[in-house]
Amino acid sequence: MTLAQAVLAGERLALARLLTQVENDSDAGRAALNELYPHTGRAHLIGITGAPGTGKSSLVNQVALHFRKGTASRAPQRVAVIAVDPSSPFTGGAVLGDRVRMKDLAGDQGVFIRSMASRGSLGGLAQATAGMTQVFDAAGFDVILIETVGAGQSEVDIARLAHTTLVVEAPGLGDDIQAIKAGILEIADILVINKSDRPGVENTERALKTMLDLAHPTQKIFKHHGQYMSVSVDVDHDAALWIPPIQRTVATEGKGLPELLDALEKHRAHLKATGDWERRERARLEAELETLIQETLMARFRTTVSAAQLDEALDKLYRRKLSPHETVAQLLK
Ligand SMILES: Nc1nc2c(ncn2[C@@H]2O[C@H](COP(=O)(O)OP(=O)(O)OP(=O)(O)O)[C@@H](O)[C@H]2O)c(=O)[nH]1
Ligand SMILES: [Mg+2]
Repeated sequence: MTLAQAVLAGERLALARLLTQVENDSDAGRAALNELYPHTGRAHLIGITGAPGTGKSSLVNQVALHFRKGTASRAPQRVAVIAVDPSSPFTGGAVLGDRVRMKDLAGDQGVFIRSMASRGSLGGLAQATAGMTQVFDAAGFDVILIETVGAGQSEVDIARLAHTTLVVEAPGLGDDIQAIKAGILEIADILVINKSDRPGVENTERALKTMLDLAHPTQKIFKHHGQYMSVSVDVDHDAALWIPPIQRTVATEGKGLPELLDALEKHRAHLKATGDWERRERARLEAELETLIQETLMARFRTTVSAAQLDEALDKLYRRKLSPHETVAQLLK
């Protein structure tokens, strides 16, 4: 039995081993991903991002618990968690913290948690994360939660993997709009104000609403006989429009979690109903394909052109004997 077959058969040890292979981008890992690929495409990928300490891990823990429980209208789901921690690769403190906090889920066969510390390039991190989601997807996990610390491009790249992205805020981080990264807001499908047991929730919510309104106006302002008038845009009747809802939670107490799960389900249904699910998947696959083609062509180029040839070309380029375009044409000939 191949490693991929063992994963499809539901063997957890094989799953853990394959995740390591994929994280290291080994040949065996790639071969297994090829084998598993036809079995992917079912899972709901949910990204959770936000500033450090806003309570993402606590929230992931709770979201996982609630998906496991199921409701009258929703069967219990199998849940995988990938905690991406691009911070210090030395201490691993946050990773350890995540494990401890997620102990509520320990022993549940329907849950698999994997922490990943940064190795190599940030691009590599996104690629490894993509591979890991494929493994979980093929292994039959219905929901895959991906936690990243919202700090930069790598997190945005990882968020692009997800069907639904939660952006987590907390009161008191500086309640002005400046504190809320516009780039992060752009990727939000659902805004969560966690730690809503803390003072300042109203300010945070107001700031978020203002930001949202700028991005998705719910009031149209127009001039009528020289006077400014405003009308409400009927968002409920524009099914194609998704306005990110703002959900308040207290992750440490599980407050607001049923509502958050409803919002997640609603967003999934919205994506499916509008065709956005397919559009997002296609856009993501296209980006993945482009990256792979670039990498493959570059690798091929390096095997056909020697270092000496490249050096010679660079020399001509430097001495203005050839232009960059002419150099490329010559090298590729
Ligand atoms: N009062 C309060 N504290 C919370 C809440 N959610 C989380 N915390 C606490 O906030 C701290 C940080 O929580 P984490 O879940 O580790 O936050 P995080 O965003 O995952 O942190 P990093 O991964 O390090 O960025 C912990 O001490 C939690 O117990 C909440 O809703 N209310
Ligand atoms: Mg965390």
